[in-house]
Amino acid sequence: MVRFPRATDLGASMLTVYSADHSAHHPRFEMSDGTLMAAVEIPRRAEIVREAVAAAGLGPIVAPEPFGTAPVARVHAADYLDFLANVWERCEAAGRSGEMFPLAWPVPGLRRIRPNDIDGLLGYYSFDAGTPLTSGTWTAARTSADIAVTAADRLVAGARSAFALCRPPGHHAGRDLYGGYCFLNNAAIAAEHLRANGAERVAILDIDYHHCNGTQVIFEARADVFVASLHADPRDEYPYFSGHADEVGVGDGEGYTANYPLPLGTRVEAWMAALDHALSRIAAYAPDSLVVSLGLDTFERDPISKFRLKSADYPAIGARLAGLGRPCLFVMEGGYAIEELGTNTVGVLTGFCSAERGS
Ligand code: OKP
Ligand code: ZN
Repeated sequence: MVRFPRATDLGASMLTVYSADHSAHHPRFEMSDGTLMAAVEIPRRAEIVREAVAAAGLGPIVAPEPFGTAPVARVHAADYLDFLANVWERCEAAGRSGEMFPLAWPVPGLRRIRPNDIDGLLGYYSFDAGTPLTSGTWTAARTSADIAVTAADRLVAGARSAFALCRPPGHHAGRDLYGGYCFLNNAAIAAEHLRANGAERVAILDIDYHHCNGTQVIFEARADVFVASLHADPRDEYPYFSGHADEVGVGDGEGYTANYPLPLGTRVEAWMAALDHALSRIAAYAPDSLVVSLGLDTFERDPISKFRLKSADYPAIGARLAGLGRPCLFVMEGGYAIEELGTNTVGVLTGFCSAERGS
């Protein structure tokens, strides 16, 4: 058991934005290993993080404000938002219940023409079969996005940091695609909110174990949002088709995407070396603020991941992030070792706060 200082000892404190709405999305199963397995992206994840934030005295925990459709619509296509808002009604009309999964996709060679049928629509708006869609998915995803915008708005108001306790996560979601347990790209929505409210340049640093294919594709052609990601090599790990080192941005965005694919089994020394390189790129970019897509599935005992970071490593990561000296928005992504998820998440956040006070 690793112990972390209480915020009273930290000096700096950090606001957390949380809502119980996440529990509306409570899948029992996911498609994995060729069968229906117990889902890992479950409500307990957000609850254990909330409990750890409270126990550490990180700072106040507040509810999200309703920001309406505008911030979400900056990132996602109108027809996709319409689909997500109405999909469950369509499923019920078709006599479906529980979890829904797509089965066919308009991959290259097939035609991307929007079908009418519910199973066709699921494939049209997704890129994997591993993401359960349920009756409460839209409610939870919509509130998760409001959490990200509410926390981003604190940075707009001058805060040095904030923690968006988002669930479901967002970094795999594209402009009009869901997948990887993600429906709305919370980090991208937050970054666009910062851009729309005075930030000229925003950097997104994704430290989840999996590549942020959604965040990358949303910003890859732009120079005003720099996206850097540390992740398991896509040759060996989900999402398989995105996150190679030669993906450096497209057109006007060339040079504003940085990928650090790392081998399975990566330990903290090699991981930290990649982090330092990513942070030097971000420092050179000189962003007005930093959005950290905070996944804790780099942990050695994560049930679906294969890096070897330990609980004691996470405060040092927070300290390195503080070393950038920019306002920092933490957006919750993955992490499935439920028992340690609160400790590890709060480890990063308290590490950041302690270093902020020291600087
Ligand atoms: C979401 B996030 C394991 C299947 C894994 C998808 C993983 C999504 C991770 N048998 N399927 O980046 O933590
Ligand atoms: Zn992940």
